[in-house]
Amino acid sequence: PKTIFLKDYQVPDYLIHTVDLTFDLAEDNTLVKTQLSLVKNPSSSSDNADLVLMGENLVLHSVVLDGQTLSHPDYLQTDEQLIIANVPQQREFTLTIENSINPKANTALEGLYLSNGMLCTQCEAEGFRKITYFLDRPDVMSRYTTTIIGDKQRYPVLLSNGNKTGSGELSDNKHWVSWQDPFNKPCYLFALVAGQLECIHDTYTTQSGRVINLEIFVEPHDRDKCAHAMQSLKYSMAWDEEVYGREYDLDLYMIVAVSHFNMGAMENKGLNIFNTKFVLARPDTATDYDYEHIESVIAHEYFHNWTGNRITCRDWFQLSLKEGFTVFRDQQFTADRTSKAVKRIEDVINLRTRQFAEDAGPLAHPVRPDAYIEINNFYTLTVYEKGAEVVRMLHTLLGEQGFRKGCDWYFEKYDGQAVTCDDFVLAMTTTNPIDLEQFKLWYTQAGTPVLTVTSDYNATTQALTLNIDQHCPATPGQHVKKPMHIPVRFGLIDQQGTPIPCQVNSNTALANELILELTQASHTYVFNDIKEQPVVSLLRGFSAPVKLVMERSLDELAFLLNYDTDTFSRWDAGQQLSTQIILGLINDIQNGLALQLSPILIDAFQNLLAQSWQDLSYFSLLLSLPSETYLAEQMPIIDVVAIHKAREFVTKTLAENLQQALQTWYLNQHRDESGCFNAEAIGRRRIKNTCLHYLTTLDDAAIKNWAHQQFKTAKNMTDQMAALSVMVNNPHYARRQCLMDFYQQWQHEPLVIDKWFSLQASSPGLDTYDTVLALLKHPAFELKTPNRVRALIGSFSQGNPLHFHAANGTGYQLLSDIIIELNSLNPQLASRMLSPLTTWRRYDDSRQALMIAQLERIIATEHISRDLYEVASKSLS
Ligand code: BAL
Ligand code: ZN
Repeated sequence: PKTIFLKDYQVPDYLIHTVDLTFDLAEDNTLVKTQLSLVKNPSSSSDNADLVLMGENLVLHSVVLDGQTLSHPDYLQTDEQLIIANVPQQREFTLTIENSINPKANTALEGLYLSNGMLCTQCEAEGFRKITYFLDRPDVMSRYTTTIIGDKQRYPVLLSNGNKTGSGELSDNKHWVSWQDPFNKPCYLFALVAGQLECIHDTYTTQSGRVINLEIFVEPHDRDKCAHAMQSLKYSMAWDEEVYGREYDLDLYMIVAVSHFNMGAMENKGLNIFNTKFVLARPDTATDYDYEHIESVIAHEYFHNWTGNRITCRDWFQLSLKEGFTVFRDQQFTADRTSKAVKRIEDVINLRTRQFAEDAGPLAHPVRPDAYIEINNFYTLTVYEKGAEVVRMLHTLLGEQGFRKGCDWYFEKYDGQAVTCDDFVLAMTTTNPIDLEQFKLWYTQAGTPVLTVTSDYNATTQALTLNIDQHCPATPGQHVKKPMHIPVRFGLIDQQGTPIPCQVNSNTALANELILELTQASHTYVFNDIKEQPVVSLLRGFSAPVKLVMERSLDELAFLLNYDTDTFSRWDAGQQLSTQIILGLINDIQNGLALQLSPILIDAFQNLLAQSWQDLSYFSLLLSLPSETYLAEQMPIIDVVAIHKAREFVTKTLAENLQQALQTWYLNQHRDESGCFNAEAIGRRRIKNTCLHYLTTLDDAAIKNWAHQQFKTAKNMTDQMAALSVMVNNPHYARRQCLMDFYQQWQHEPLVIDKWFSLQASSPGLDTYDTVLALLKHPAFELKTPNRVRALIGSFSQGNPLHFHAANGTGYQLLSDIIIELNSLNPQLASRMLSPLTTWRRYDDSRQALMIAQLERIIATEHISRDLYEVASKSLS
């Protein structure tokens, strides 16, 4: 397979002004007629008069140039291209192509495909070429009209981008609908949907008084699960007006929920297509976590209308231009809508456990990658989440107002264009007095910088000296790194927990909090007039995506957990405290020593439980131990068994020592609040279920009964799932019965059944591997449904380190068997499923050998896809 390089970028040789599409729909044979008006790109330096269009899996019927039917050798067809010789160079010309496609055979879910009887499209990144021959690249932006013809019974609803411009009846029980999108767009934003769908309708009135029709289309039995998505859309529209001054531009905004989808959702212009998982919610079917994610994905796709659609990417290397920025925007939105503290912590947990691992592994790449084989492999945590951190750092460096000025300029200057990450940074430097040349390394250097910090307080001179060194480890293809521009939010507190005002130098004002801007490999800061030994609080709000190495005693961490005024750093101190303790216990396990839990952790938790709390979700996070995956990341050689044992030991010992307080919190917050989705109710459920999680590790009949009762009486999915989860993850007399009852109760709700699969696959119980094998044969399991594959195989391989990494290699074998099957069915999904095997270097020799053997087996797959080949081969190299 061919590698594509950013350095080879060239402007397109031709531009396409208008695209007129006609689809005559049939499940196994859809006819596509494409009429294009093209012109040679005046910016192109090529004197080649051939027009090269991309196309895959298309059956070509005819090619007509300016009314003249072409035949060989006027055009040449290869597996991936249609080359038309000698097209006009000096004037606009028209090309009409007829081809057919087979949506039913399309299990890769790219292009036009069938999902539960409904036809729908996914064109990002390069799916449009599976619909028709085209210049399938984001810098070719065109005006689209689309006519869809289909059977009236099978496809009563026919949707595409923009505004509906006409409809009518045809013979043979068919009908047609036409759509026109008034905005130029790249083809990856094209969408078509056809099916038996119900429409939930609402309106939104913009700041300027325009009334927008909002329509959510779902399968009929799901119509009672759309209210939350609709409300989320309205909140998103209002928020973007208020915070970024961006108003929606069409008169209609449509969302369609489909059950077979490779990603979360897709921002097609005016016609978002969503994985059902991120639309459908009813209190009894969706957890609080689901509710929050639906709101944030709805917002994310909506925000793309400006950051992605109106202004798009020049090429796919610039993907983070739209994704990093849009993730940052959806993070800000959720922080405003829920709890700022909780949202930040949850984003950092995700970043530190998953993106940091990616950045430290064989697939590490910069936020703006410089080469790829298959672009689908670059919809990564680095491009999305680290990309969002890069935008967040700009926001931190420029301040709220400076950042907004830069955004306004960006929207005005580049509206209707396909641009680059450099253009985004240019918007910030044009509108603010700042030099961001060095900052741009965040886009080009891969790897997570490590900050090593030492501090020294001199009581005689009353000065605190802080030394910060930065170093970025080597990553594939990048051995030597330059120092980065890193904003470090910083504060000092005294022994009573009161902030100590300080200043970077005598020319700056005293403040309780400072931003230190690191630009060199090493910095030394001296803070004067510090009357007593201070406690340093560093990287507040997680102001940069870096690792912090700073020696701290358990007492100092416990102090910060009690007193840090920054909600993030306070939580993080608790995480570092438990991490240090658990890592110590892991060491004891490896050395065959008896385990004992430090009283410092018990006291710290006791302290937390004794306080009263406003934000109960935040309180729950303070009481949560770092995950096994996070702990694994902190070890040079990952020992999944010792990690699991040590963490279980800490959980149980805390429960034994704090049983009374945990019980009180559980019982006080345990009430029926079905259907209540405000922050208070969510917080109450969260702390209650956190306490239940601790308590059910105890062998206590009464507590086991509480869990059982909660399962049986729960009227919302959060409580029902939390109860079932503790019964599945711990020995429990009613475990089998409740799993059966749950299936019976929810067998007609696929998203709930996904939870049922996922829960069993992630259980630490001894029989999990056999359960997963049995579930693979369950009538409800289907390899063609990505949500189901993620629920069972994804949860087992990515959410159950203990069993996936079983010493005998059965977990690896199971995953590889599935991946090899998926290779031909759905390459994108196959390649995503591979990620747990790519980290083989982190395990002991015996596991390494077993993982490598499976990777080699995968690489030898006949007709291996580009997607899978790229990830497997890079992980072995
Ligand atoms: N553009 C792909 C889906 C998303 O990030 O919104
Ligand atoms: Zn996105």
